[in-house]
Amino acid sequence: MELVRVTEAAAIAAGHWVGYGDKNTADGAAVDAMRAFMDTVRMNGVVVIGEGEKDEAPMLFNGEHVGDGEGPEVDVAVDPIDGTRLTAMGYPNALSVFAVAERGSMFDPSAVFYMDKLVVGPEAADFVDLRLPIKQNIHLVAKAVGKPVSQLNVCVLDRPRHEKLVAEIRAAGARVKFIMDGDVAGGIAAARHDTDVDMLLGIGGTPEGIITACAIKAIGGVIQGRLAPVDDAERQRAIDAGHDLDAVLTTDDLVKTDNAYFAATGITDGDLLRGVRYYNDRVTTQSMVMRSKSGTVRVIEAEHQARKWEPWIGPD
Ligand code: VTB
Ligand code: MG
Ligand code: MG
Repeated sequence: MELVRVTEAAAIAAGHWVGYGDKNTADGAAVDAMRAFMDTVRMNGVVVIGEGEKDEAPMLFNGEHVGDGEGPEVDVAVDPIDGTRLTAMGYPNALSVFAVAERGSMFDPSAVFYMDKLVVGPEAADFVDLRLPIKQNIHLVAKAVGKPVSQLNVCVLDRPRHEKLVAEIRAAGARVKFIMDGDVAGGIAAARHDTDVDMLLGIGGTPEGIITACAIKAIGGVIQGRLAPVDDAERQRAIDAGHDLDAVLTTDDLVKTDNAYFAATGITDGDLLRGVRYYNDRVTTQSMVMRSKSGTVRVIEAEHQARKWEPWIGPD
């Protein structure tokens, strides 16, 4: 439960900047709030996924020690804002996310920025395989979820690199639901039963893949990923670091423990969560907190006193 305070704080600080067109100020505010609240959590945490390098954004640094230093030894993965552009532009589905798992259990994403991903929910998890042709996976998912292919929604990041993928999905007879950013939210939507997304496909950030895996551990379903270097130099670095670039990494490879926690708070309104709302005297948030051991997914509505948040959002 205390984990959710961390993403609530980051979302409240970030939400204050929604729509001003300034990603870095929003991200900086979220990072500062997240850092301050993480240190109240009873844990001996090391940030293994701080994100931000790719976007040269403000960040929590890999190797940074977080938590009150008293509790269990854990790996920490954060994305204070997944969807900084969504936040700056007022688009939907920006989230603040935070995941914790036993020390040493999270995959080291530092060698390769991008990962080719496939995410589905529990019904389809045992049938899909990233190595199969797109069309075949789509037909397997449709059968598993009990829908005609024509009703299947596949979430894809809207990027030029996905032109061929999108053509293949449509040629198979399914629909594409584009997202501008935020494939953590997209992956969770694919795994959750109460959304209109059945599957996520395509290339997104490797750190986001590991964070998604922490959530999938609790929701059920699967994420499969393959490292996707952008050039020969990155390919070589990955091989030198001992990675097998043909390997399909599954949820259990990305997070090697059944004891993982995940929390997310909506920044802007989205398919999963409502965004932060500011009133004269209060601020409201909606969050999700999950624990893999028990498979519990909690949705938490919170009302905060606006004056207590003045250090983060000012008096107005
Ligand atoms: C995704 C998305 C992020 O990066 O992982 C994406 O979830 C992939 O990289 O919100 P490109 O933007 O370079 O395609 C983000 O968009 C930003 O971290
Ligand atoms: Mg981010
Ligand atoms: Mg991100």
